[in-house]
Amino acid sequence: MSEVVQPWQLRASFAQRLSTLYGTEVPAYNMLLEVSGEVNANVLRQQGAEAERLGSIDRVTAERHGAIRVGTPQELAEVARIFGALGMYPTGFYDLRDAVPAPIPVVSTAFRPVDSVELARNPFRVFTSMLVPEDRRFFSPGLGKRLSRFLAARTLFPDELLALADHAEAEQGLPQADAERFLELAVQAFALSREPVDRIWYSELEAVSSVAADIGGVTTTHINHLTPRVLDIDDLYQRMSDRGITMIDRIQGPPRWRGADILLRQTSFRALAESRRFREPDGAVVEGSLRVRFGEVEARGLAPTPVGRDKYEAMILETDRRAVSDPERSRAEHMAQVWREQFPTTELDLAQQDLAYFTFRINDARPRDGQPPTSLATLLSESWIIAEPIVYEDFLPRSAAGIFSSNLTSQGEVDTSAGEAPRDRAWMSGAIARDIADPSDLYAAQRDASLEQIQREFGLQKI
Ligand code: OOG
Ligand code: NI
Repeated sequence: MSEVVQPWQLRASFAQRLSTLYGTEVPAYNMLLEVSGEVNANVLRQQGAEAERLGSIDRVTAERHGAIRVGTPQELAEVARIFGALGMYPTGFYDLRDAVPAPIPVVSTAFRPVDSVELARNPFRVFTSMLVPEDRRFFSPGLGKRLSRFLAARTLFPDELLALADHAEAEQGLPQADAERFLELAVQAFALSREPVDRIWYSELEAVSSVAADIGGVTTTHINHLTPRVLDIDDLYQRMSDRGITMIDRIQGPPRWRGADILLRQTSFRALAESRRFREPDGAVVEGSLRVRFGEVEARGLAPTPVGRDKYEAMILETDRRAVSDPERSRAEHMAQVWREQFPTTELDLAQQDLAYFTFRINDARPRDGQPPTSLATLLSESWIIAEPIVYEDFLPRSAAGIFSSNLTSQGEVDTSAGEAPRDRAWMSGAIARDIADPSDLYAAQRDASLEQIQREFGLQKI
């Protein structure tokens, strides 16, 4: 009997192989990895153990998120089977169709490990977007119908790959030889194809949205970007700029901040045009190029609670408001100011005000006398328990939309008066016949489990 390759090992290996593939396809990605490595080593040198507070350096070094884009619920369901084999489950629902600053005709979820043990083994996640050809704000009835027909006729993933995926998910792993075959087919499915692109069809979709063309203009799919994690994104931004790479004009998400970071901060650069083959109207196949892929990097902070998230959104709105009313100062300055005025700096404050998620454990060096208090805030302030941050494992729709749109060649045309097709988490869940987790439920479950443990040990009725 050969050893079974477990889901997390398949996941780590898939992420590794995809990274190698993407590096051969987009050489600037390799430079990004090199610079990310420098930045992380530097932070580790300067901060020591503190640098690993939101994840071990091994985890952070291996950590990537990918982005892929598919056309139909059926394709999304197939993607779910492939990622299911890797122990990655759909989490969160993102509707980018009315996103600021630019609407994109997709709805998305992210496939990722959901429990902390699996995340620690390998945290690979993939932001996965699906076109909505039925949305009349983007696609006329005629174009929408032709697009759906085109998508229905293509096959992104071979049967052999899907069968191996089902087997792996059902058995929680694959024997060596099958694992090898599965990984080979899975990585291949996301390589950039040399199949000629139909020029007229691609251009027709591009007039609506370059994302629509990237997804529905071709008969294959590909990894759009692969994003490493850094411990100091401002330093990375500077180093990449120093190397002559033109980054987008800012880092998306919360500001650089002297307090604990929440959510995620991301930035990107446009990759070079890549050579692609085109089929011209006269049938001739010619070499051409497309520029749809890019490099992205991110820094992760604490996961905010719903209260913290609302506060974040309110602070962003306040930043926007001040940026309009006082254009003399930059948006970044306004943002820093709003944060200084309104957001606590320490983890302790975030925990006591229930703004971010933590797990809690009993402080072994606590004062031994007396009965422990029952309020979380007091347990913390009197050092009965210690809070450990939960890192944000998900995405930010506003940044996602910003990343999408800053890398678009054409903004496309949107008819905001036309009918939208209603889509939400429940709809997507039904369409792929799998639960789509709400990220907050996952974070809250982790926190609650740790609190129940403390309750038991301290013999408290409730905290
Ligand atoms: C996905 C854009 C979203 C992120 O990091 O927010 C994303 C895409 O371009 O397909 O990857
Ligand atoms: Ni991304």
